[in-house]
Amino acid sequence: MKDYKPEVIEKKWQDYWDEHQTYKALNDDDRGKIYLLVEFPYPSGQGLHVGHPRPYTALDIVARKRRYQGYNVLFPMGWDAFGLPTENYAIKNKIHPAIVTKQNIKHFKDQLKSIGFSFDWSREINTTDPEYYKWTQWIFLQLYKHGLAYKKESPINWCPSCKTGLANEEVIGGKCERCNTEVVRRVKSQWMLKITGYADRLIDDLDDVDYIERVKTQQKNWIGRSEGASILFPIKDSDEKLEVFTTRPDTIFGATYMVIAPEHPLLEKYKDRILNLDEINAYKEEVAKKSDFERTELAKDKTGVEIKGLKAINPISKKEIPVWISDYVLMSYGTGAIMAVPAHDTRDYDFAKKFGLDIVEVIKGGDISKEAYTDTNNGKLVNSEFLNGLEVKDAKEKMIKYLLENNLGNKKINFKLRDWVFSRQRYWGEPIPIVHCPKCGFVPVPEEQLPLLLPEVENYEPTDDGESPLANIKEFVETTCPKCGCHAHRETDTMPQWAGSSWYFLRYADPHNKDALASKDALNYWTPVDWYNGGMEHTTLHLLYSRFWHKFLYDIGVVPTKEPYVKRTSHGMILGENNEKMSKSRGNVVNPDDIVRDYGADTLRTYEMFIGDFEKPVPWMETGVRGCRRFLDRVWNLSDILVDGDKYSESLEKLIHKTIKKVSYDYENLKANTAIAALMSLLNEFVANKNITKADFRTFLMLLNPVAPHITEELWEQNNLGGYLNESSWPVYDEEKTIDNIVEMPVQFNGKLRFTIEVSKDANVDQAREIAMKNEAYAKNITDKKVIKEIFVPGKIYNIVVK
Ligand code: ANZ
Ligand code: ZN
Repeated sequence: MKDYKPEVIEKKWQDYWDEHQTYKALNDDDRGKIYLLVEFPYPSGQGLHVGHPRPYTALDIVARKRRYQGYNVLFPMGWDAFGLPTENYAIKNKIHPAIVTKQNIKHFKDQLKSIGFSFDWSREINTTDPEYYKWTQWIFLQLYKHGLAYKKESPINWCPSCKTGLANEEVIGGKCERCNTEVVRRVKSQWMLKITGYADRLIDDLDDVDYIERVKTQQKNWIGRSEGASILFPIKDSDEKLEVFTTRPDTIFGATYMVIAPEHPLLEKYKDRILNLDEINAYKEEVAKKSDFERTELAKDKTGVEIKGLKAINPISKKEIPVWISDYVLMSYGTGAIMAVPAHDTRDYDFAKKFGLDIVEVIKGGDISKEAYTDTNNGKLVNSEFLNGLEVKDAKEKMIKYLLENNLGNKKINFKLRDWVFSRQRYWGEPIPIVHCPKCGFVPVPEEQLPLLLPEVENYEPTDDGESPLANIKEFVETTCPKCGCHAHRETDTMPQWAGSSWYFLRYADPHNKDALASKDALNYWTPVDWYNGGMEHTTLHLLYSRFWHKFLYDIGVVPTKEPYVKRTSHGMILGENNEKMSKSRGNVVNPDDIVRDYGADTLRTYEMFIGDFEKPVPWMETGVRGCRRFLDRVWNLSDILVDGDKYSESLEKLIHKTIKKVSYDYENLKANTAIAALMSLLNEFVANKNITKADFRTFLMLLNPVAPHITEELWEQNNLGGYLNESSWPVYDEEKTIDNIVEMPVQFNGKLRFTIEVSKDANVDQAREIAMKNEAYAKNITDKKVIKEIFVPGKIYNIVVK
């Protein structure tokens, strides 16, 4: 037998698969279909790191296994290639982002190919290809035509370094997710997508999908549906009523003051009555520098200013109460005003303590001490007139009823979810296909003119006033109105990073279609995606956005199902050897190319799976890589003990059936690590057995193939096991043969476990007794007592009742 040389055989099989289009998925096919999806990468300049192959290998295993089981498998790959890192690199190095993208894609593709993933490369897509973004623009126009895209002056998170607006999701701890610069607030006219119109459905339809629980929970929390009431508080000596949103209308007798956001319009409206306007304006200026995140941090020291000259009336207790401004109330949530209940709300309590405001307890729970406030959902109402003695739940209901009857408020549901800021003042994104006409206003670019191409420019830097670089290109900006023909201007903002990925899975169904984003037939056949694996970090962004677009496309009849993905799973991160996140600055990055070069792709794949539980973060260990390589070396050497024979070896048969069962189950449940462990045990038994038949070997190679596809194909061919492995079928097991004949049976005395015996699984009570009596513990447990009854369940339990 020749030496195991991965560098030779891996290239050989990759070429073979390419040439024979082994992994091509066929539209319209009688076989059962399965659509397996992994998140397409952003082709960055750094190339792949060892984190990428983890999810790819896990689903590649499922894809390969399902093909052997007779499925028509769609397992595609593509590039999510618009975005800032490429643009920033292009600016710095003076290369066009399209060229940078092309180079990066080539590098990524070579890397992915070298690892031997069974992607259907004939369906490769690229979000920056005009043939692709034509449809991204088309979807935008449909959203616009249905009132779901609108332009709005709104305060945005502005990154002064990237010179761009950021979605809330892109601000982490008050800083820009990309460059870590402190984010500031700025008012800008932005395109927005009305995802809030789908908030209820995005929560409710989670009941119909098979997502891992933490994904569902994170999406629900992000959308943040809270049910409560809006209540009107009259402003003294005016007709004004200040509306608040509260989830606790039951606590209104404890509302001893009000707080409005510093941006609240009430201030402007009543500026003539306000006595301390200077103080208020100074405070507003301070607040403008802070992000929402900083403002609402619980631990933060409370600040604020009382509005002198305005008082509110608690509409239920009729008491006059002060109105304050403070940054802990956000303009963007609810009504931008609250009734403060310091006895039962943490922030209100801190605020009241600091400024010496009244604290009135209205809920008596089991554990309220005199000193501490409490956020309590349970307990009975006190100090609340007609609510006294009621449980919180009943008090809420009664209060809402009272508010409705007296025209003081309404039932209200609020969402944390905000509309999606869909504008970037950057170059490397899809141009927004809208024309601004002085007479007609916004006019959509006619659909037959799509794609609206990104023009060639010299300079990709945003302008200093924060406008997109496209604003400097006359030939692009100057146009005529598609409606009235008069002189008009094009929109110069581009779409955000998340646009192209919001529908890419649809394009894979029919990637070369020129007349539609995909044909009806292709969509009916392939969608929904049966299984989508991706990172937890995409739960509240990409996953939510794409569900929103899909629901919209469903509503307008473009796609056949209301949810895009049947099932969603997620992988843990691969950490550096020092247990820290891999990053250049920490110097702990492992490049998969090095592993492929030094050990082979099959070793890399095996280790990526063997490294640990799929959902958990795990540190990379070079020793683990070597262990996997040694395993494959031993697999290679199995050829040495191969003998003729088309039946399983008798001594191995049971273990083989058991292993087929276990491995088949494990692969489908993302437990390839334990599947590999089972194959390692089987290998040990093979070696101990001194020889193996072709039948033994075939099954072993087939089971290992999804993890290590090259070495197994090669061994199959070299040992003439019949045709090609990739044309063979997944082995089946015989349930009978997976059941152990010998079982360990617990022996109990009066229901207490005393010892166990080994008996055949269908031994009767007499046989069990005979074996049990040989155990010295048997006599000890009987002593002078008498056996009065025996309870015996074959294969399970032997209980002896003595007295
Ligand atoms: C009175 C009250 C009493 C409240 C109590 C809570 C506890 P969620 O659940 O997150 O929706 N609130 C309302 N609008 C706000 C804003 N713009 N900025 C900051 N806080 C705001 O929270 C709803 C609660 O958050 C509301 O109910 C309100 O305080 C506060 F024992 O009203 B509550
Ligand atoms: Zn016009």
